Amino acid sequence: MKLYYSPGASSLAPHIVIHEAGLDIEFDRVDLNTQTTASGHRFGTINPKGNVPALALRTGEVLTEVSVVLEYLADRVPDRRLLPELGTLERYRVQEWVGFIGTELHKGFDPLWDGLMPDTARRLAVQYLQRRLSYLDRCLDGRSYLMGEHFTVADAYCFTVLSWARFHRVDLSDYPAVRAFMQEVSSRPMVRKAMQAEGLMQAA
Ligand SMILES: N[C@@H](CCC(=O)N[C@@H](CS)C(=O)NCC(=O)O)C(=O)O
Repeated sequence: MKLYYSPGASSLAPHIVIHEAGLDIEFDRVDLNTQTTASGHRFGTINPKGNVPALALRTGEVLTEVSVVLEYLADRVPDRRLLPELGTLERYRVQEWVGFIGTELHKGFDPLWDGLMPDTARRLAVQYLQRRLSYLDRCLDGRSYLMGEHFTVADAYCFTVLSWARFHRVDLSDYPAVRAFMQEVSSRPMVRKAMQAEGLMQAA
């Protein structure tokens, strides 16, 4: 299998899960501006949607969409419990979080990447995120991870998306439980390994 990624983008979530799951996978870096891969391919021929992550399977098929790539990876190694067992309520709870992160947080950040965004629109986008962050902060209060004390794919995704807050100067100081969560996840050895591999932090 091969993960197409761009450093620090949402593809960091599956990258973290690959390390947490102990999967042996190849990586190919995508330049999102030129839409080319480090291996010299036009990314559009791999994912016509043009966005990362994309996961090429051994069969030659390509899976896209963060939620699906995370689920597929976690299901390769069920004993790591990165997703609860199929059919359990806990599994739906994790997917509920993945849905919230994808549609409310991940896409909530989208307007902030646009350098031409007028100040008023930027303020509205930040306000939108602040409402979601307040909710998240209440949910994370008194627990290490979204599902309690056990790390799941939802945590990898949440951590990845919220790591963009600093870049966009979205202040997290009003959300102590969110900050504690970011600290907790960033201290996981496999998270550090994924971040180092993407050049996001110095090797220890
Ligand atoms: N719906 C997609 C969204 C992925 C996405 O937004 N990827 C961003 C990076 S975080 C991207 O590749 N943007 C470049 C582009 O769309 O041209 C998913 O869930 O995988």
